[in-house]
Amino acid sequence: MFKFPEDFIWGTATAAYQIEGAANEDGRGESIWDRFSHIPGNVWNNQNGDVACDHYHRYKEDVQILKDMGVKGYRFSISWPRVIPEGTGKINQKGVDFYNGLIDELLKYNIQPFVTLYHWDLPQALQYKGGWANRDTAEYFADYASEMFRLFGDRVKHWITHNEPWCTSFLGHAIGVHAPGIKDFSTALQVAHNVLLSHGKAVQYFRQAGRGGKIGITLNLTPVYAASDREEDVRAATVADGYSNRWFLDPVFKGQYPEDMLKNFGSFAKIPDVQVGDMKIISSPMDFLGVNYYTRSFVKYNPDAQFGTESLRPDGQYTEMDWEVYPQGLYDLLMRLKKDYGDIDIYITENGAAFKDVVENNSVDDSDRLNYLKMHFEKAAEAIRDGVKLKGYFVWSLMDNFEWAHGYSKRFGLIYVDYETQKRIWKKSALWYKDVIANNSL
Ligand code: IFM
Repeated sequence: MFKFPEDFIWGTATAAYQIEGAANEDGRGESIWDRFSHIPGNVWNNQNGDVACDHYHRYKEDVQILKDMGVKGYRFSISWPRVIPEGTGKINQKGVDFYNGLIDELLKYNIQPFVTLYHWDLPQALQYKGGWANRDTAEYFADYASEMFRLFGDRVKHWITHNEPWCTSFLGHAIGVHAPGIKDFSTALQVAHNVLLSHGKAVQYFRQAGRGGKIGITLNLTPVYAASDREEDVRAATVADGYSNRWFLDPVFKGQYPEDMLKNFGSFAKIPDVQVGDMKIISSPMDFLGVNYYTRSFVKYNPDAQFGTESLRPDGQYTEMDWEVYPQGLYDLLMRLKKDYGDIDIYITENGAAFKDVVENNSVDDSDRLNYLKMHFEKAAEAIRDGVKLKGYFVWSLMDNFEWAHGYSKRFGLIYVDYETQKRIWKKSALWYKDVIANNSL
């Protein structure tokens, strides 16, 4: 039976806007997600994160759950506008107190905090100045990051600069289904560049701060498979891979944008303004890569589709997000990262699934989620066996929460949240996960 490495970090993950609530309390500033979610039509049933899981008030109860689950690590994000309401300048001490309380509570039970600095909730005050489309935001972010290293770096030893810059850039600025809801591909490309620049600057400030610990970035990566080995389908898969994966991996690891994609994007959009020295900053060496894996994409060539690439929907099992369940993709992705980008430490910073959950007699039989996780853990084990330096695995998510434009309609949690009462209920998958962690094996 495969045993995971002794020091393997089993964990769960969440993000500030998705769970904290307390949107208007204790001096928290407005974020772009507060603004976006309050505009009718943007979110399923016009829901928002004002209350969410009320974690701001219930964090001790939630850490107790983590302790009972036996996790070694907990990944959460800091809400920038809670600690620096205007994005720059004055610190909000009450916000800092909250994160101090959370970090101390975790450490009390030997749970390592993995802190994400940006999980999509930009201070609205900075959006007024152009948000991520404004290059200055990279510097504002790095300054904010420095403050966080100063305030929490004595206890936090794992930092993640950004969560899924692909989503910040393309969902937020090209497709427009995420805050700030802009629909302009050229803007999205500039945003991606500014976000990557902010990442690199933060890594450099982190080294300068000399507080010890490790820093990386989390990318959502989607391995792409061609529907056939016809040349045009293979080419379509290469383009889709460029868009979803290489556009972020190449700058961070190789200090350059992929040539083929510069040409491709350049044929219909404005290529980002890259200044001398930017790529060197962006590729500042990191300590680990965070990988968020949920599904694969399966494509064929179609001259009428965007980038000449059409996504297909192969037969198989699908989650409530309509994402194909494809565990092999995790193995393939991890092996590919090792081959193309080097032998860096990797954490799966998110993996999990939304399924319909039904509460019966105070329990939830979520066998689909349990099986999903089991199949993916098996693939992670195979990758470790084959030499991938996989250091930890964070299930998305600790508990059901605000799933962005889907509101509360999609449940990803190991723990069920009754939003009426804020009662937490352990699902079958959570009980099973507790055993996996205790045995350090499946
Ligand atoms: O809920 C999100 C999370 O915020 C970022 N990664 C994907 C998850 C599921 O959609």
